[in-house]
Amino acid sequence: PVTHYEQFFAEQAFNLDQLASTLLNEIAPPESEISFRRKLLQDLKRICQQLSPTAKLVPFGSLVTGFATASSDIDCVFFPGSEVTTEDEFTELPSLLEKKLQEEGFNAQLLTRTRVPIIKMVQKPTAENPQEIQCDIGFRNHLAIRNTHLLLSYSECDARVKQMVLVIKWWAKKRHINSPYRGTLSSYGYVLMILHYLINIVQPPVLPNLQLQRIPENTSDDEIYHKQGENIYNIWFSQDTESIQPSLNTSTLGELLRGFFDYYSYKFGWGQSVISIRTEGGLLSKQDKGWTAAKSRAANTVDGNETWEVKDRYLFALEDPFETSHNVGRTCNGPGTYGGVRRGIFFDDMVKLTGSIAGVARIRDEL
Ligand code: 3AT
Ligand code: MG
Repeated sequence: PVTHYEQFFAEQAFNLDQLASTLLNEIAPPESEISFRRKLLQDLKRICQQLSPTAKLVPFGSLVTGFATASSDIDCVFFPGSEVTTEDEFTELPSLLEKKLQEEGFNAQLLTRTRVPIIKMVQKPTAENPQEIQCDIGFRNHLAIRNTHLLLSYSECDARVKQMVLVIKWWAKKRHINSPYRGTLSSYGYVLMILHYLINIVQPPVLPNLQLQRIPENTSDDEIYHKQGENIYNIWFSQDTESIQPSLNTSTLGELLRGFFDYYSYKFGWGQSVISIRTEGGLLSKQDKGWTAAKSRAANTVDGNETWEVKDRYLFALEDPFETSHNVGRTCNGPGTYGGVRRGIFFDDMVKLTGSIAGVARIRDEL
């Protein structure tokens, strides 16, 4: 017999499914916008090569994973060419590129008070493209490219991954809880939450763990390890998504979304658990990782001399799949976690979004 709870769950899932399919038609950016972004990227590449002729400008983030929405930025990394031979020459590049971009008429600003130096650019709306476009250029950031490919591979395993990401990103943006600079979580963080749910929680799983597949015998060390300064990272995952068996899970998108909200509202242990998608089972404890009290640490500026304090917080613990000492949730401060990402919003929205079809329509208009 079907219990009241099961009936209620099924009804909410059905409503969420309706909402999701309407949304998916609305939120994917039009093809013209995507091609405008690609053209901008080509222009930027040309400018970078004026500084270093064999330099590469490699995109990452949602433009590559296909998780882009209308307000998505362009993320890319500058890799200097072989002309740049010394570390000193490399260190000068960010400010040289900033100047060059400004000469070319771009609104560009180099930020050095960040974890890594970054140039932020804004392309004002034009007749050709009425939407303002933000663009971030980072330097020599292999791991961001690697984690982008991990996300892309997961997305290739099952069509529901991308759909779920787009709906959750829409919801998080509308709720103003997708602003790392204002105490909540980055889009990347939301994707890791979704992957954890799809790999480890929902039964049968929608996704396999690509980092725990057997490593083929002819794999070179470079494909397994990445050295960055003193640290060596294990960056291997199976990119052979064609040979992965399709999932036995036949849930609708609505059922998965309903399960996602249910898990993070009532079941996930926010206080003691760390989400770790590379790990069997997907969870570690804050205690075991030593991720308990907030710590301050020094960060280097681009010239390597100046330092200042960056706060590492563990209110929401979300381990990066490769850089395992990095908490992707560290941007979540007290209000952002308790009043935002965590309690109020999840509990509240889950009920509101899924209460009734009329409720769904109202929420859509309200948001
Ligand atoms: P938007 O469509 O721009 O909102 P996105 O998927 O491009 O979403 P972000 O702009 O937040 O996501 O980040 C772009 C990439 O940068 C994703 C990931 O490869 C890397 N990244 C972002 N935040 C972190 C982080 N905290 N730690 C490690 N890598 C990160
Ligand atoms: Mg982005």
